[in-house]
Parts: sequence; C-alpha cells; structure tokens
Amino acid sequence: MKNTHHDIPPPLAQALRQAQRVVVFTGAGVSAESGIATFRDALTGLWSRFDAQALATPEAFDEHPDVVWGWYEWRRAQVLRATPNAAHRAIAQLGRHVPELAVITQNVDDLHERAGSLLVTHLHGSLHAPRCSRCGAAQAFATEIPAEPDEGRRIAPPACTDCGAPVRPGVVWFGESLPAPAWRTATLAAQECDLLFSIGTSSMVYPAAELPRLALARGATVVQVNPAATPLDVLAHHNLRGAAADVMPRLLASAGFGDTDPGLALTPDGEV
Ligand code: BV8
Ligand code: ZN
Repeated sequence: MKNTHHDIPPPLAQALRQAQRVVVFTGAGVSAESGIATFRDALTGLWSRFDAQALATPEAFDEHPDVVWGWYEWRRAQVLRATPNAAHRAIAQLGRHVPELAVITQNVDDLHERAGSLLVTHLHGSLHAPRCSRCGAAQAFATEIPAEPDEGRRIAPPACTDCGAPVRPGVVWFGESLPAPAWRTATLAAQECDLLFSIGTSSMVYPAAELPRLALARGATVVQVNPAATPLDVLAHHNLRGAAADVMPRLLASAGFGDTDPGLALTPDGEV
C-alpha cells in the first residue's frame, strides 16, 4: 500500500497501540527543527565548494585536515547550541509507552539522548567522541563550546595527547565500516520488531538504509515520516508526508500515548 497521509490512518494508530517491539530509525531530518542543518545542506561557505560525501571521508581529512576539522567544529557548535525538538521528545515519550523501543540513528548529534531516549544506537558515530587518527585514543575537547567558527574557517585539528597525530571526529566516514556492535544491535532490532519508523532520512546511505528493508522482510509494518519522497516510499506501508516535529506528536496522540507534560502542574481537581 503506497499511501501518503497528512493525518494518521486509523490502522496505523491501532498498530502502534498494539506494537510490542518498535524501532525508530532516524536521519538528519529529525534534527532539522532543532536548527541542525541536514547532511546534504550542512555545507555553507568554504565547504560549499565540497560535496558532503567528499568531505566526510578519510581522504579529505588527510588532504585538508583543517577544512574537515573546521566543518565538524562548526557542526558541533550548532549541536551544542541546539535543543531537542518535539520529534525527539515524542520519540522519548514513545519509549515510555511501548514494551520495547530501539532508537537507531544515523545522526552524530546527541539530541535523542538529551530528549530522554534511553537506548540510542549511533550507526555513524558521534560529534562528541573525538579520537586520535593514528592510535585511536579517545580525546577530550580543549574547549567545551568551540568559538563559533565563522563560515568555512579552517581549524587545525589538535594533536593526540598520546602520540601527537591529528585528532579526528568520532564519526564513521564514507568508505569506513560501521561500528560492529552498533550494526549488530540495529540489524537484530530491525529483524525482531513488529513496527519500524524511518524518520527524516533520504534513505540513500548504506548499509543503514538496509534496516527498513530487513524489517519488511520479517513482516514488520514500516512507516516513513518525511516531507519529501525517498526511495523508501514504494516499500513503506505508510508515508506520512510532513515534518517530524509535527507528525510525531500527532502519531502518539492518535494511539492515546499523549503524556501529560510532566512539567504541567495539575490543578487540585486534576484538570491540566
Ligand atoms: C560502508 C557520518 C563498508 C559523518 C555518514 C552498498 C552497501 C554498503 C556500502 C555502500 C553501498 N553503496 C555505496 C556504499 C558506500 C557508502 C554509501 O552508502 N554511499 C551512498 C552515498 C551511496 N557507504 C559507506 O561508505 C558506509 N560504509 O559501507 O562500510 C565498507 C567498508 C570499507 C570499504 C567499503 C565498504 C559508511 C556510510 C556512513 C557515512 N557517514 N555520516 C557525518 O555525519 O559527517 S552518512 C551521512 O549521510 C549522514 O550522517 C547521514 O546520517 C547519512 C544519511 O543522510 P540523512 O540522515 O538521510 O540526511 P540527508 O540530509 O541525506 O536527508 C535528510 C532527510 O530529512 C531528507 O530526506 C529530507 O527530506 C528530510 N527532512 C528534512 N526536514 C525534515 C525532514 N524529515 C522530517 N522532518 C523534517 N523537518
Ligand atoms: Zn594517538
């Protein structure tokens, strides 16, 4: 069934109410409403001369370490200034309503964790885990929040405290393998779930884009949330055409999972 909806179809609300094992698989689009540039538009200024795919590679780091490190420091500054949006919060809330929820993200930000999601698997690493490009030693950032690197400023990467080699971002670049434990967790979750949401991803990067197909092959219901069409459209049972921060709260409400916001004081007669 290849339908696209603005509203939540009743069969989907029902499937969510009855789901036992749910996977939420996210891409850059889930952080878009937190002001984090999505992957394909994360290139501004100096970096606009590079294609993201060309910049997120070991070769680019070897050739232009200061351009690549500057790009990641600009992105890290964005993330540190950002706050989780309603989509991240709805996904954390979902974890309080279904028996098992696995959050599998391609994103390198920590907004799922900051929204309260507990089990978050990072397939492509994290902006917050720099490591030595030679000996692999974990490194700490010299400054908590990098001075806002202006558009395209080159920043020389720091030297490893153990061996002096350049420190690199703790992310998985194109041509690099995904962390085996994360990939194993993700494939097991996709193969065992009864409902998988693919939220805010262009579904073009492999092997991550394989996950919804693994879930489908095991008979799971696959739902996509994206304002635009992606290669997953033809396979998904439901295509919810819209922004994640708009769709996700409506999805939970449709299943009766709307939490009273813990921050709201109840009036004496229980009215919110
Ligand atoms: C690997 C970290 C084995 C860095 C990233 C087949 C099989 C296996 C590999 C390949 C294959 N074919 C090709 C490959 C190679 C390659 C690949 O997939 N290339 C693609 C381009 C074809 N894959 C790899 O290299 C992977 N490694 O295969 O290892 C191996 C080992 C050695 C030698 C050979 C093979 C590694 C891939 C990981 C690369 N690193 N990120 C960083 O972040 O800088 S991937 C990068 O793209 C991002 O991290 C992101 O996670 C990923 C996908 O991007 P999206 O998240 O989808 O973001 P995007 O901007 O594309 O789209 C945003 C979406 O959101 C859009 O659809 C938009 O409509 C939507 N949206 C916008 N606003 C909203 C919204 N949605 C909802 N709400 C909104 N408000
Ligand atoms: Zn080192």
